[in-house]
Order: sequence, then structure tokens, then C-alpha cells
Amino acid sequence: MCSLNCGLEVQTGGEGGREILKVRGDRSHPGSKGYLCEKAQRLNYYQNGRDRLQSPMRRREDGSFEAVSWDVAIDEIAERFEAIKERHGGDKILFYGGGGQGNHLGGAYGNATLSALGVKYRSNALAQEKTGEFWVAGKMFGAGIHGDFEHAEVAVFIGKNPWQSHGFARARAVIKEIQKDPARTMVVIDPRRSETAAKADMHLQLRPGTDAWLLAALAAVIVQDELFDRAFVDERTEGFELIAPLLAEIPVAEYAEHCGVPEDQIRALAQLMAKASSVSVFEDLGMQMNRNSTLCSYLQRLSWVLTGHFAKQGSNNAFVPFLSLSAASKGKVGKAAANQKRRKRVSPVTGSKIIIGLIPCNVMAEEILADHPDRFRAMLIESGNPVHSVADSQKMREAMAALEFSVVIDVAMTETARCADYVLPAASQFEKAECTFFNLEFPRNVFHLRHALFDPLPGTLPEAEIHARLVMKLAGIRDADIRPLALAARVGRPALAAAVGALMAAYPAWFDYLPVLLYRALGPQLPEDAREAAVIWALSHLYVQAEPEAAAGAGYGAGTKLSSLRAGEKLFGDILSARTGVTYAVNEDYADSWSRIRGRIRLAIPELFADVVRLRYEPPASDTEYPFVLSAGERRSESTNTIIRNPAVHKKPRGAALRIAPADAESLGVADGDAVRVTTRRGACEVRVEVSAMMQPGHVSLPNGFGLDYQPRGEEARSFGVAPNELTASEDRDPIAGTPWHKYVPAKIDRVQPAPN
Ligand SMILES: Nc1nc2c(c(=O)[nH]1)N[C@H]1C(S)=C(S)[C@@H](COP(=O)(O)OP(=O)(O)OC[C@H]3O[C@@H](n4cnc5c(=O)[nH]c(N)nc54)[C@H](O)[C@@H]3O)O[C@H]1N2
Ligand SMILES: Nc1nc2c(c(=O)[nH]1)N[C@H]1C(S)=C(S)[C@@H](COP(=O)(O)OP(=O)(O)OC[C@H]3O[C@@H](n4cnc5c(=O)[nH]c(N)nc54)[C@H](O)[C@@H]3O)O[C@H]1N2
Ligand SMILES: [Mo]
Repeated sequence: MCSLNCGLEVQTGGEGGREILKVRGDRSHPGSKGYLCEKAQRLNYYQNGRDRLQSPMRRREDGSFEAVSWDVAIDEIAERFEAIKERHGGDKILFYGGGGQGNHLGGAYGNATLSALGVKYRSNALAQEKTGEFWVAGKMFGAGIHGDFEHAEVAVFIGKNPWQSHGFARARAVIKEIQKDPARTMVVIDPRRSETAAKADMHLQLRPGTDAWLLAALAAVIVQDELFDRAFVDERTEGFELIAPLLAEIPVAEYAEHCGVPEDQIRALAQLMAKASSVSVFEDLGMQMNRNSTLCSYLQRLSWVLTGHFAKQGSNNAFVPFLSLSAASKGKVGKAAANQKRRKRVSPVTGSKIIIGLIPCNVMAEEILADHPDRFRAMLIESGNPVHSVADSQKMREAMAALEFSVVIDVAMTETARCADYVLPAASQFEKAECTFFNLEFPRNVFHLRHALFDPLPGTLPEAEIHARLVMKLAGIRDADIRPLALAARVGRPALAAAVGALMAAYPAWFDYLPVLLYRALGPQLPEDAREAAVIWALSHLYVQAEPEAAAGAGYGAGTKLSSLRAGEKLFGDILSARTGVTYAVNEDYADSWSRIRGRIRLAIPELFADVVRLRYEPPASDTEYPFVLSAGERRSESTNTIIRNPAVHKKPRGAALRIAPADAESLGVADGDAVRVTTRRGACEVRVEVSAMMQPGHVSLPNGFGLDYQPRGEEARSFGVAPNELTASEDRDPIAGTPWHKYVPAKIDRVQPAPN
């Protein structure tokens, strides 16, 4: 349920032996080392949700659903998608999802189906949070960067509340370590006195939505007061002469006024960053789902790059991913590389930037509803719940209704599934092998294959099997065609490698189907609880080829072609047999981070210069008609996006409340537990309030992942709390990356008169 993928030990039993009864941290896990948070203790609510699907469902004319067999569902789905492809082209089929917080393996198989359908456009949740950051990091570094909070002398969290949301290994333990150590400093930039802010040494409690002025002022002080690391800037960066004049002009005192943070505090932070031996920075949703988000991703990087906090212990480093696209772009896997190049750069209707291959979530509905020849006509959605999670749920429902065809692959009848023509029931994350590709550590990095704990719930199938059936059908591949692979796999994996080579030479067009072909051929040879790991075999080989140094450091040395094959085999063998994570990358030195970025760090992003200047002439303004700023989607202890659907997980009714500052509560005349009406330009809802000293006046906050329609088999549907995206608008988005302004929704609040009874 979480991107961290901590190692856990569980006790199973209960009804039919299918329950997760106890959970504890796995001390032998090389990444999480026994760490456990409360989310993990609730796994059983997910595993045994009573709204789990147990049969493929087909929508009838009247909107209700009927159960159909897998054979019927696969045949009809393949036929309907084929028809769309023939009539309009595969590029009119939009794919959304491919993995949530803890399940990315299905996505590796889904790619085969997308190739068979000729799908060109895709989106997923990353395109409503991280794409602006990726775009900036791409320009400045050309690589993914992650902070080393475990060792940082100064840890800075911008719009991030890791006490609740984690985001790096052993978050709460690390926060406590920093808190206890007088030599270390934790800085939080957040309009709210969050759990993390309350533990910080320095809390910059800015006005909501004003990060750009604060971060510009911070970078400006570093330049104006010559706090930057001159040697580092000279030797390791380029473009200083372009940005220095921009930053030199910034009126720091004025910007401090705009963001409501004392100028002294901004200056103190600049001093602290300049003096510290190491600084790590984490920006997250409070900043990324807000005004000027891409610009902020840039400005915050300037402050720590100028002060030299890269490629050192405790600072920001370029991690070694397990799943590497660089192997493809280096031309090692011909066709995939060519596809990469042919990829479109903007979306077909709104012309929005495509970043890391994704169109912004915020334009999906527009791209469907437009009266435009290139509009999307169909959607395939896997492991995502866009009707609930993307801005403007009403419009997303409308868009789904306007599609000629849609299919959802999910474990439950979600808000999105209810809008689809077919729903295919997936086995849960504990009923198949699973993993994540969020491997962000440096200099050591860990990959963890989770083995299945249970057999698939009757009627469900793992994604690997679903995609294998779809691809075989769509591409007309017969069992006989892959018999040579299956036979070779029985002999051994070296024989399989040779057979794959021969098959690819004979049918180059099948390269993109390799994941499902391997699942069919190699899967049956793997342990029963790890069949879905078949594609990891290919990925292990790709990894050791793409990252020979880091792989060798971890004991998977590859100097020659022969030793590379051996190393790939050994890595796969270790991943398969380990019940806990495997360290697949070890760099000797933090300075190795330099070899992962191309040349010097680029300080200048000319595309953003006009925005830097604009800040000066367009100071933050308040909205007189909608005087409150609503942050729609705060992470609280009991929230897990929409992965746990059963409201019983919420022990306290307060969990769903709108947090509001004491002063605002007083002027509205409401007390804890009273109801208010929240109205935005897009929608309205009624919700109870929690009067909270965490909030500053004018700022209110609703939790994420609430307002789900939970319908246990044979019972009435139940809902708890407010679905935040009933209140948000898809046009409210970043002009560069298209990411939403969920944390900055102008709102009105009125007291609801208690109904007389
Ligand atoms: N318990 C739990 N943990 C989770 C999740 C979950 O659902 N539940 N979801 C996971 C996912 S998908 C993600 S992406 C992460 C997100 O993790 P976070 O980004 O840490 O979570 P949020 O609570 O959405 O937002 C963080 C903070 O942004 C602040 N904020 C609001 N407005 C502003 C602003 O204008 N400026 C600044 N600087 N800050 C602002 C909020 O007050 C809040 O404290 O959490 C992950 N972890
Ligand atoms: N207003 C507002 N909206 C937000 C946010 C916010 O802060 N405010 N946060 C956003 C963020 S950061 C994120 S990451 C998104 C998340 O949004 P999404 O990625 O769209 O959805 P999730 O809620 O993570 O749900 C994942 C889906 O996967 C299903 N699922 C679980 N296990 C499996 C499985 O094994 N196989 C399959 N096929 N399906 C499975 C679940 O039932 C669920 O429907 O929400 C975003 N939406
Ligand atoms: Mo997220």
C-alpha cells in the first residue's frame, strides 16, 4: 500500500487460512530493517475487502452489471478493442494506471497488451504529482535524484509531511533521530503545523500557495549574500552567469511579505544550507499540487545545488534504478528503443506536454470530451481509480460515459469500475508475486520480490495471466508458437535465453510481447508463489547490462558478455530465492552520483526565466468570493489513497473531518464536530469540522482517499467522508506540467444550521 515496500513478516490464518492476522517489521530486510508503521498493520482490510470482485463483469444496457466467464470477457474485450483500433487507430485508446503504491509488476505485462493494441498514449497518478519535478530534474541533471535523510545534517521538507506519508526509508525513526541530535536540523516548509512541522527545528509557516516567493527569496539570498559554494559552482555546474542576474534582482523583503514568512527566517535557512556539511531536500504534494509547482521544483533545486549539496553522504544523490530505461535508449534492445523515439511529445487534443511518457491526468477528460478527430475513444484502466483520484470527478464520469469502450482491471468495484463496460477482477497483491520499481536509494539499492501468500481468490486472475490471454488473442499467438520457449525453459534458463534469441530473430514483431511469452514459458518452471516473476528474469539481465559498475559492486559482476549473462542469472536467482530484499546496486562512493548525471549540473532552465520574473509583477492575490484555501487531500494516519475501501478501517469519525483554524471556527460560529458546507467553483459538500491548531486562519484541509462507495456483498453501500475531487476543477493546473492545484482550491465555508428535530 506504500511506495516504500518495507519488509514485513505476517502471520496468516483465520477464515479459510486467508486472513492476515499479525504483521511485524522484518529485521532482516536490507532496506527497512524491521521498521513498521500503522498502515501495514491494516493490510487485512485490503486483502479481505468484502467488495472484492470474483468474476468478470459486463455492463448491461440499463447500466447494471452481469457476471460473465473469463473466456467470454477476454474474447469480447479483444474484439471490441480491435474494432476501435480498426476504425480509429490504436492511438485512440488511452491507458491509465499500471500500478499503484505497491504493485508494479502487473504493469510490466500490461505493456505487451498496449503494444498489441497499438496504444500510444498513457497516463497515471505520477502525471498529477511528479511530472513537473521530473521535467526539471531532467533538464538540470538528466537523472532521478533522491535525498539521503538518514544521514543528512539538514533535512528540508517542502509541502511534505513524512511523519504521516513516509516517502523515505524508516521515516518516523529518522525524524526522531534528527530531533534528538543537536548537530542535525529539520526544516519544514508548510502552511500547516503538521506532525512533522511540530517536530522540526525550523518551521517556515508560509501562506498557502506562496512557495514560489519563498523559494525564490531563498535562492536570491544565497546569490546576493554570496553564500554559494564558489568552487562547486565553477567546477560542477554551468549557467551561473545566466541565473545570477535574475536572482540578484529579487527583492527579498518584499517576497518574505508575500509568503508571510519573516525575512530573518529565510535568511537563516540560507545561512544554514551554506554552512551545513550536508542537506537533503524532499518536495512533495503541498508544493507539487499547487500554484507555480514546476517553477518551485526548479527554485528549490537551485538553493541546494548552489550550496553544493549533491553527490555526498547526507545530500541528494542520483539513485540506481532497477528498471532502467537507459538500457533501451542505449540501443541495447532495438525495437523498444525505436519506439521510445517515435513516442509523441504532446497530447493529441490539448497539446499538453508529455513527460516521462505520460499525458497529464488533468487533461484526460478534456481529451475524451473534445469535438476533435483525434479524441480518445476508449480506455483501458488498470490498478488506478481516476474517477476518484483525478481532478473533477464529475467530468471524469462524463468522459467515461462518452467513451465508445472501456475496461477496468481492479480488485474491487471502484468508482471508476462502475463507469466501465467490462471489469476484470485481479488477484490481490498478496495472491500473486509483486514488487515496486520505486527503488530510490543510493549508494546501495534494494529490490524486493514479494512472493504470493495466498492462492488467487476464486474467479480472479493475476494481471500477468490476464495480459497473456489478451495478447495471445489479439496478436494471434498460438500455444504451439511458444512451445520452443517452453521446452527450452524446462531445460534451463541458459537454453531459454538461446530460444528467446531465436524466436526474436524469427518474429521481431513479438519483441514487445516478450513479458507475456516469458510468463507462459518460464512461469510454470518458477515456484508456484512466484510465477509472475518471469519478466524479472529479463529485467535482471537488462539491469546488469545497463548498470555494470553498480551491479558488480553488489556482487553481480559483468565484464564480458559471458560474465554478464552469468551475473544476470545470479541476480535473478537471488531475487527469486530471497524472501526479503536483495541489494542489487552498491556504489563505492557517493561521488559516483556524478557519473549518473550527464556532465555538469545545468543551473539555467531558460523556459522558466519568464516565470521567475513574473513573480515580481504578479504577487499572490486573495480571492474575495472564495476566501478560504482548501487543501483537498491531506495524508492522515488512516488514509491509503483508495486502496483500503472498507470504512471500518477508520476508527475515529474525526479522521474524515475538515480541519479548520480556531479563529476561523470562532468567526463561523462552529465547534468541533459541527457541520459546515464547503463550496468551490466546481462543487459543494457538507462535512464535519475538526477545530485544529495545526491550521492557520484562512486555510482548511480535507483528507485524501475518503468518500468511497463501499458495497460489501449483499449489503447496503456505505460511504464515509468527502471525495475531494468532487470539489476540484481540471483547468486548475500547472501551465508547464499540467499537474493539479489540489492543495490550493479557493472555497467558501458556511455553517450548516442543525436541522430541528
Ligand atoms: N498514510 C498515508 N501515507 C501516504 C499516502 C496515503 O494515502 N496515506 N499516500 C502516498 C502518496 S500517493 C503520496 S504522493 C504521498 C504524499 O505525501 P505528502 O505530500 O507528504 O502528503 P500531503 O498530506 O498530501 O501533503 C503534505 C503537506 O503539504 C502541505 N501543504 C498544503 N498546502 C501547501 C502549500 O501551499 N505549500 C506547502 N509548502 N505545503 C502545503 C499540507 O499541509 C501537508 O502537510 O504520501 C504517500 N503516503
Ligand atoms: N484531490 C486530491 N486528489 C488526489 C490526491 C490529493 O492529494 N488530492 N493525491 C493524488 C495522488 S498523489 C495519487 S498517487 C493518486 C492515486 O490515485 P490512483 O493511482 O488512481 O488510485 P489509488 O487510490 O492509488 O488506487 C489504486 C487502485 O488499484 C486497485 N488495486 C489494488 N490492488 C490491486 C491489484 O493488485 N491489481 C489491480 N489491478 N488493482 C489493484 C485499488 O482497488 C484502487 O482502485 O490520487 C491522487 N488524487
Ligand atoms: Mo501519490
